[in-house]
Amino acid sequence: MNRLRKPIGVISVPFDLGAARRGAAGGPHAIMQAGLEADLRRLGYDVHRYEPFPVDDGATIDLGTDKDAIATEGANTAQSKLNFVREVAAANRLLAEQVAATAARGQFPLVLGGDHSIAVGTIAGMADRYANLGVVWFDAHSDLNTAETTPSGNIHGMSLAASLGLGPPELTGIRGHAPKLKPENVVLIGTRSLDQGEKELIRASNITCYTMHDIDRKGIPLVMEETIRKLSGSCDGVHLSFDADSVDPLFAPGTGTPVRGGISYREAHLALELLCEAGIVTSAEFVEVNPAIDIRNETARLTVELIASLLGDTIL
Ligand code: 6HN
Ligand code: MN
Ligand code: MN
Ligand code: MN
Repeated sequence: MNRLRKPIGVISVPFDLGAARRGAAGGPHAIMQAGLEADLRRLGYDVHRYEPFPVDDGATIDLGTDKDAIATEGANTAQSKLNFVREVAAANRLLAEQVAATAARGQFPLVLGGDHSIAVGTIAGMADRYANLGVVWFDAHSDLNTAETTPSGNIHGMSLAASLGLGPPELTGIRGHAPKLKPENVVLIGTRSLDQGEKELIRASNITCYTMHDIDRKGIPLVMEETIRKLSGSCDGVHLSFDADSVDPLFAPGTGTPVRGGISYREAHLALELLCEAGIVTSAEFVEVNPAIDIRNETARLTVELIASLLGDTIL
């Protein structure tokens, strides 16, 4: 395998106000407890762990375990369609800074979520360095909603749209330039739950989308080969954004918006091994691990194994 010749900068983001339910803020802790650091050192990496920066965790907001009540309270106002946008934007501004600084130190930014709204900050930080940043987005969803199309108001369903320049200026304008990504540099993999507006956006854009149907027909090896060929031809850097819900809930039960019929344990490993072999990935984030609904930390353990596959673990 192709081990990176770089230290790893692990950035924890205990933030979940972008999600449909609380708990993903415990993701970084669960992933560390599952042995991430020891695994990275076993692979020969120098690991730099950054203290979580202060995010507004909403501790003073009484939400219970889901925000549905809050989301519907003012459902007739445009503002209600962007739940906690101020907190999400603040967390992402700090994250973008941290990611850019980590990459500038010559380290590989490995971001641990947190809910998927934090992709806005990771991508903003990497887009600073790479004018043609590619993104491989493993997810049951596409996270391409905007304030106009969102059925929930939850910003974790809008983070890819925001990175493409579609959405509120608090999110699209982080680190000054919008858009961060070009649609032709985005590849979705594992898609199986799309809202109407997201379907329309994908059809009207140059975004590449490998749905579960495509994966069943082509197989993961061909899907990854096409993805790698496409992005290595046109991109100067590639970010991997891995939503735990891309994996079938049988193997990743600890996630807030599970959808059955996802990629298998073995497909997930093979996909990341092939990315490793191609040597194109310049940053990664693993999000939506929710220990509050996990079973015996299985989803966090899977995440550690997948990170190892991405970074060069081999059986033999
Ligand atoms: N995620 N499409 C749904 C929404 O509320 O916009 C679900 C989004 C899930 C987001 O899993 O990162
Ligand atoms: Mn060092
Ligand atoms: Mn997602
Ligand atoms: Mn998802």
